[in-house]
Formats: sequence, structure tokens, C-alpha cells
Amino acid sequence: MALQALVLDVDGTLADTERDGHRPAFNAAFAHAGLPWHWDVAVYGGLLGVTGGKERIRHFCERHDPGFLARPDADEAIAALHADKTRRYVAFVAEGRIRLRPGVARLVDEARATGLRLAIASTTSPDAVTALLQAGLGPDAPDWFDVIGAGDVVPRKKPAPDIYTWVTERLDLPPEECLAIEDSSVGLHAAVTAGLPTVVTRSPYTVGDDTTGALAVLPDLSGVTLADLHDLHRTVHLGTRTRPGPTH
Ligand code: XBP
Ligand code: MG
Repeated sequence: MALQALVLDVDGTLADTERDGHRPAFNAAFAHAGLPWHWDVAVYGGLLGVTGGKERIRHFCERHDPGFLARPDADEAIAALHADKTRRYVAFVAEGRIRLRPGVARLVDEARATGLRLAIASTTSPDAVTALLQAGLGPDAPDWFDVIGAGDVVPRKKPAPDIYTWVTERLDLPPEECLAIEDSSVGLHAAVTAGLPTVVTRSPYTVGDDTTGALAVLPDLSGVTLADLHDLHRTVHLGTRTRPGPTH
């Protein structure tokens, strides 16, 4: 079966967004709301196991500020904090503070030039995805993607497979005719459980993640051509898992 579409994760895969993008945006929103919370680099790394910003705030409160969750308007307060965080993140990205990872823009160009379909499967908010695509690839870039699955379109976020299933259904493709690119064990688990062969490009927060089940594990996409990805994808159907690409 030939490869028909690349399904790309966003945070950690298209760009290293977490440490210097999402994290300071959360902290700025907390400070603006007069909250004494601050997520340093190490604390935030621990919180990344919980995907989704609202879910991450709730998880933090359960452990460190249960009184906040006892407020009658806790759900609305978390949603408002997260909306403010997203606006701040979008502004950071629009200022050019976050760069795409090596090889990403070139592979997207190659895919477009050869008619390989593109899609996004992310836990982050749609506005955050749009901002990163526009800042990194150009103002029209969101239109290059046939499907953008992001945020709350599925109630169960990664590591649940739902966002990948949501995307492949809308692509109208069997999952095995797609190739996912992910950076984390939670993302890998989501993609593989949904049936997509998956390449992992590790990011700073995910260097120690378990990558069992990945088709290949690469430091990044520099030097990786679309032909390499087609070759890797072909090995799935040979059943050999002979990996022609570099596996670090
Ligand atoms: C990563 C996430 C997100 C981001 C923050 O998503 O888990 O929650 O950390 O973004 P992915 P939001 O790797 O699937 O792109 O605050 O918008 O959730
Ligand atoms: Mg990711």
C-alpha cells in the first residue's frame, strides 16, 4: 500500500514550542490573573505527561492548589486562563520567537510538490496550530493541510488514539496509508494505536521517552527526504521492518 498522507504532530515535532513558547505563556497568564503559580523548566517537563493545557492546569491544581478547584466557577476560570494563555502564545509565535525544526519546511514543500497529502494531529488549540503554521511556513500554510485535527475536537486527548482516528476518517484514508511524525511517547502511542506507522523525531523534553513501536527514531528531519519516508513506509508492508533510514 502506497503512502498517501503525512500526518504531523505540532508541539515538539514541527517546532520546540514547549519550553520557550507554551510554558512562558502559561506563566504570563497565571501572573496576569494574580495567581502565585509558576512553572519552571523542570516542573513543566513533569507536567507534559498530561496533554492539553486545560487538563494540565487542572492536574497541577489537584496536586498544588486544590482550593482553586473548589471554586464554584473553577471550570470557567480554567477555561479563561487557558484562553488568555493561548492568546499570549499566539502573540509569541507571531513575533517569530519560535522557529520550525530543521527539515520541516523542506519536507512540507516536497510533499506539496509531489501531491502527497498533509494533515495535522495535535493536542494543542487550533489557534496555536494556525499561528505556528503561518509564522513558520507562510500566511496561506493552513490551507495546505487537508485536515487539521487540534484541541477539543475529540474529548480524549493523546495518548488516546482518537485525534489520529478523527484525522484519518476525514482524510478518508486507511491509517496504514498514512505516516505520522511525532516527538513523544504519548504521541507515538496515540498514532500507533490508531494504526498509523510512525516516525519519531525526539525533542528536548522527550529525549528519554520510550519509542517502542516506532518505525524509526531520528534526531530531527534534517537530511530526511520524502523518498526516505516513502522507503520507510514501504517496510511496514513488507513486514520486515528493515529500516533503510538512520535510527538513532
Ligand atoms: C502538546 C500538548 C499541548 C501543549 C500546549 O500537543 O500536549 O497541550 O503542550 O498547548 P501536541 P495547549 O504535541 O499533540 O501538538 O495549551 O493549547 O493545549
Ligand atoms: Mg508533540
